[in-house]
Amino acid sequence: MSTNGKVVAAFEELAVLSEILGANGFKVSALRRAARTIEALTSDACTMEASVLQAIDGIGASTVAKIHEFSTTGTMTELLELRAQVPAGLTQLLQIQGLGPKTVRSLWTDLEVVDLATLKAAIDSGAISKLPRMGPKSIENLKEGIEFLEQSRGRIRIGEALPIAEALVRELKTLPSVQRIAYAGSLRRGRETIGDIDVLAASTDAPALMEAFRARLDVAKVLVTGETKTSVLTKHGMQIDLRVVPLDRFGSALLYFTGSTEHNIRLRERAIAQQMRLNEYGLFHAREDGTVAEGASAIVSAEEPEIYAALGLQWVPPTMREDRGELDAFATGAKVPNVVEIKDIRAELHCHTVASDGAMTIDEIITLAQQRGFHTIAITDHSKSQAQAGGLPEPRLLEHIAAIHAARTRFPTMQIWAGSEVDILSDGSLDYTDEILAKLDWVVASPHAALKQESKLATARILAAIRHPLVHVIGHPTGRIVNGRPGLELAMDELFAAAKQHSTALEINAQHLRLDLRDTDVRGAMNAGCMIAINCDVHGDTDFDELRYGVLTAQRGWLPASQCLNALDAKSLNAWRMQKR
Ligand code: DGT
Ligand code: CA
Ligand code: CA
Ligand code: ZN
Repeated sequence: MSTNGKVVAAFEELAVLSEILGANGFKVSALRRAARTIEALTSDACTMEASVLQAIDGIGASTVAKIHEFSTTGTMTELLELRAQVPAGLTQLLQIQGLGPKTVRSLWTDLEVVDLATLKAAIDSGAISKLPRMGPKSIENLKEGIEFLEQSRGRIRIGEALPIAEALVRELKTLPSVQRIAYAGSLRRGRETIGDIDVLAASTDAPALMEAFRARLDVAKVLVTGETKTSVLTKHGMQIDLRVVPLDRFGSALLYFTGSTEHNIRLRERAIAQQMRLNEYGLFHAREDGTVAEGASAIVSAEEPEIYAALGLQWVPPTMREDRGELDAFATGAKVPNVVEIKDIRAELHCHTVASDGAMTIDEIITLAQQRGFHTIAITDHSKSQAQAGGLPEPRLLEHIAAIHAARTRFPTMQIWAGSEVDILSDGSLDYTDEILAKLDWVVASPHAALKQESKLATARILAAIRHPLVHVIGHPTGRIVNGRPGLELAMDELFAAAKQHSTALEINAQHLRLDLRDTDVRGAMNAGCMIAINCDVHGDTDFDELRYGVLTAQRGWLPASQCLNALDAKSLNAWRMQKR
């Protein structure tokens, strides 16, 4: 998080706590407004002169004082005071979809709810219906929200786990005793959420490695520790398991601990069928009775590819190890699926500038895309209904199109498209008229509001956008947030068939909070012959780095580069765009 990000989070927390504590509405809105204003700043609020800060609309004297306090002490006295007054379990209730600070306050003051357990008790006893605006429908929604929260609890989004694992591996690799080290488990398979991080190492000095691991700054608690395995809990509440294995068994251990369990079971069955045994120590010859002779040495164990080869298979990428047909696809001699890779991606087709809710100018975004070696960029600010995200009314959109086109002379080697991320309204109509849409080079149509629509209506809504002749791609088709909200419940097969028929692409929104389409739906869309766009939905410069999560999701859906719009060459991509017009 940038420094401004931390200040913004502090102001948002102040607003939430104040609201739960019943502060007056003006104070709460002032805090929210301060948060939004700081969020939009392009320089570091903590280093700005007080007079400059205070001259900004939305920042008053007390905000300046709080920013100053934060920049010198790293926190705010008021924040600490408010936190002390609100039960910790109460703020956690805000993670439940649809439950805002106002309702949390009435739950607390009227029903003495202080955490999830007491909330559930209030629902079960029926006491909850005593609250204002708490009818059967709201209670039903609340129950669904709780169920969703409980399902996702304990699993961490890949975008939070991967950087932590990479930093850990990089750090421990510098120890002279470490011969090999890698992360395994669901993280290596690129799942959207991670239960715990599994790290595997080969080392000439296991005790020293374990010691270094335990001594890391972000370790909050050591759960178990020994010569071969240490588990810790980080300050972020994430469990990390570190296992030390002999160097010559690194491959079989990596295979075993990468999983999935289902993939491993298939491999073991295959070994047994060939009079062999596979385990974390290697691949062994089996005797008549199926057992391995005491002290037998492994046929292979050092590297994953040689184990697969001995089983009559080609090396299976970790993202495809889910027992979804990979053993057949990777049989020795088979022409294996050619899945898309990060290096294939040469275009970004969904991004936001300062014209709506992005942090960069047109030229800044294009420059970054160019630096990444991209040949094409489509700039797609929000449409008019997204007023809170700076959505563009028609006159401003027309100016913006001209401004984007004008950038072409400054970036002659880039293919630059003036686009829009147009809202798909709840009835399936689009947020601009066809006349306006026809002036755009590129149209991403996305659902943003009414994300709890009933399934039939929701499917009809997205289908209408897919069939619309001026739409190129459906952005984040379900609107879900990983561990946040389930999004639209769509009849996916109908969508895929229509997308194929109307030659409309579907997006994998690469933001790790979204990953929408999800991996299993990518596979369905791929099989139906749809084109898929992997877009970073860029709002700020670091968003381009979200690409890898989108690519991992695509790989888990077996998406070949030939079905990925962003992997086409500039000419083919443009030809694909034009066939819609
Ligand atoms: P997670 O952590 O819940 O996101 O998922 P994984 O896949 O990382 O699972 P985890 O951490 O329990 O174990 C890591 C890998 O170790 C797993 O993918 C396969 C292997 N493994 C663990 N326990 C077993 C087991 O009881 N049987 C088999 N066959 N493999 C196991
Ligand atoms: Ca794991
Ligand atoms: Ca584990
Ligand atoms: Zn969007």
